[in-house]
Amino acid sequence: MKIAVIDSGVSEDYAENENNITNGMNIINSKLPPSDDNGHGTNMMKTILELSRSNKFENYIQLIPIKVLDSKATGKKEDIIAGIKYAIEDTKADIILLSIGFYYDFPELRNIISKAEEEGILVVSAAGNDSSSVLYPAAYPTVISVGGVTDGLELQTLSNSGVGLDIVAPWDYKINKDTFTGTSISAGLVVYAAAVIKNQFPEEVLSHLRNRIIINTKEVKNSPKLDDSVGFVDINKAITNENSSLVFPTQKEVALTLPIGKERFCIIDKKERWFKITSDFEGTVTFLIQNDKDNELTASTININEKKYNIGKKESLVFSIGKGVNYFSISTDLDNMNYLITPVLEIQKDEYEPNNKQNEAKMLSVGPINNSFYQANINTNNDKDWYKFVVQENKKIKIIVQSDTTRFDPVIQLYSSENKLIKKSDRSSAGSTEEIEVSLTPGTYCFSVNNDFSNNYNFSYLFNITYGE
Ligand SMILES: [Ca+2]
Ligand SMILES: [Ca+2]
Ligand SMILES: [Ca+2]
Repeated sequence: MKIAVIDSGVSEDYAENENNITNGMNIINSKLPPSDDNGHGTNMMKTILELSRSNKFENYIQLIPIKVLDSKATGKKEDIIAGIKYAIEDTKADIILLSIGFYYDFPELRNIISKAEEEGILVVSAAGNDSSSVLYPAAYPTVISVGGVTDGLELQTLSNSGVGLDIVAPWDYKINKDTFTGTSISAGLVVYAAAVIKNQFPEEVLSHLRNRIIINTKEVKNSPKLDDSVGFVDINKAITNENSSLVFPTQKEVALTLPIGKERFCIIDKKERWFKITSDFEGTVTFLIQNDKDNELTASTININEKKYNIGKKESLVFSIGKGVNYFSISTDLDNMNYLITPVLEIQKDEYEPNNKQNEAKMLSVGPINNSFYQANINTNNDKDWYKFVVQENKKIKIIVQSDTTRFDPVIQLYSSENKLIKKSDRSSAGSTEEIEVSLTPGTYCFSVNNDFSNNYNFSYLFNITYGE
């Protein structure tokens, strides 16, 4: 089992004595070996290798260090993409471990992760360690995203969670006197599990193997931040359970969650079975439904909420959903059809839309300090929201934009009625508050709000416009 560890490399002292570690590659400087000047990559290697050794599995694994992170454990976007590309094209890796994440989705990352999928390589990635939204690439549908839990199987407070999280594993891992912590380590532990499980099911196609790992888990402590589809990695269960697909119950009360933005194999038959989608927002959910590739049948019929749909190789079915739990019944006219289903959420437009252009700006009133906030949504790629307001007398005006997700890097731009840019504010980055404070003379002004992470959407934000002193 070849495991590409795309990280800060491996320390020469450690690698020297290990037959399980290959020479690897230094993407930052290809003339140099992938020496670890940070320690993060070496810790990942140690975690996987020591765990393998204590379970007599070390003869089955080979670790490939691919250095893309520097001494501060930071890396250039281009190097990280190049490291993944190298792992796919030059190493014949079975598994890629990416304990690296971005706050934002971008095409190069999305495309290279799709390439790994096409090549049959399992990608495992850390959810992130700042109590916020799941990072990319972990949040992509085909990546196993890993969060961290305490010994008591409770979500570790720093672990990222919510939409996009697949599985959890220990937040910390002890080797001799050292304790390694964070979702990087959690992801490393899941990589070890994935290697053992894959070794037992060498013929299983990637999407089924991934599903097997994600759905055959141990229950964890309930948390509002953890979807009930998320469990604790369980090698034994994944190996002994024949099933690599979800089987929905026939009673609505115990419907299983189908997680938003992630693909799952589901066995559907003639019985009416139940699943649910839990959403923080009103909007639509599109079910991307595929007949199982292994199945020769290329067309079938399914019934969702008592309506019939013809399913070819691939279909998209759109349903309205409300905030909270949404139940769906599902059946087919056939026995035991395996479908790959990915629910994709699009939250609804806010009440100020359409306001993507300056001449569509919505008029709002300016309030006193501590005025209540307006709420709006970023509901599509590049959604831009224009607002305008009137100032009656010389006043200091303050505009605040804030959100609770690191998927939002707010930008505010304030313009005069003559269309002159008065002020732009983009001082802070992911998930932080942006504000403009400026003295204005009487007149009409407008401002725009947009996300600097232009590919990220599906969240709401709060804003207000107030008078200063
Ligand atoms: Ca909007
Ligand atoms: Ca808009
Ligand atoms: Ca900003």
